[in-house]
Amino acid sequence: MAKFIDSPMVTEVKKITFRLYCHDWDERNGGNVSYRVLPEELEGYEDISEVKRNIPIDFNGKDLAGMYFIVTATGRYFKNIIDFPDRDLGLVRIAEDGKSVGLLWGYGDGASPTSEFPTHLMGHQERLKHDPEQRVIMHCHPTNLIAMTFTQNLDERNFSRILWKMQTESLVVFPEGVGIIPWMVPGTTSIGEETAKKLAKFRAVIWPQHGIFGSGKSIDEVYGLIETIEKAAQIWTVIQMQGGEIKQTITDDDLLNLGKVFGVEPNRNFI
Ligand code: 2HA
Ligand code: ZN
Repeated sequence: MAKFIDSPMVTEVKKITFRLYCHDWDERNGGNVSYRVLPEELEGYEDISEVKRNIPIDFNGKDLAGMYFIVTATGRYFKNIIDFPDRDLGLVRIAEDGKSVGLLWGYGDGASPTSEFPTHLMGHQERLKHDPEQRVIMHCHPTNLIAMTFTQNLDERNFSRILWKMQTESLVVFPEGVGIIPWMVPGTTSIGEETAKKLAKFRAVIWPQHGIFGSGKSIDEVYGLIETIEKAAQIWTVIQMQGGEIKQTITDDDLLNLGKVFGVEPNRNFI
């Protein structure tokens, strides 16, 4: 029988957290990931059959009862997960009453889920209403995007239009644009509620002067979404470094044509 540490799911999370770290988007203990794992994907592993510990959660996760998540641990460094996955990751199942999680694997030295876990669960719950295939929430601290939240008006239309016009790929990858919440204290129920409200309309939500919350069907999809948004922010930054004068750009008509050809519906409140 196989060990869960060797599963494709743990391997994927190990690789992606290290790649996020290499991008400089997860300094120290910055960032967190939760990955909904399907029961059938858990078959055949010898070391995940019993609950090792119950961990209370600060959110009523009743609607998610019975679901399994691989979750990064609080206070741990993305830099290290690749070497210590069974210490810095955990596999948990949401308890029937929604008030705690059962730890099935990982958190080997007594760790617990990320301080943002309630926010992740609120996010999964909201996104599942719109997409039954929703499986991943990823939070990180992309440098250029955070910088833009100091210099740009934090209006969703304004911000999304800048990102769309920085590269042809943007509109194709996030045709709904990006949501933005006000600056808030992280790890709180309030930031979870505000983020979940935005996730009703957007798959990516910007936390000003902090980072981004991305959601989607797979690790690749969410990582790709965040990479594309951050790449647009990087191009914007480089334009400013080149003097900031724009001589030509992608027009609104170009965006509409792009949407037509690629079969995506641009957010019409933004064009
Ligand atoms: O997990 O990034 O927002 C550390 C953080 C909190
Ligand atoms: Zn953060």
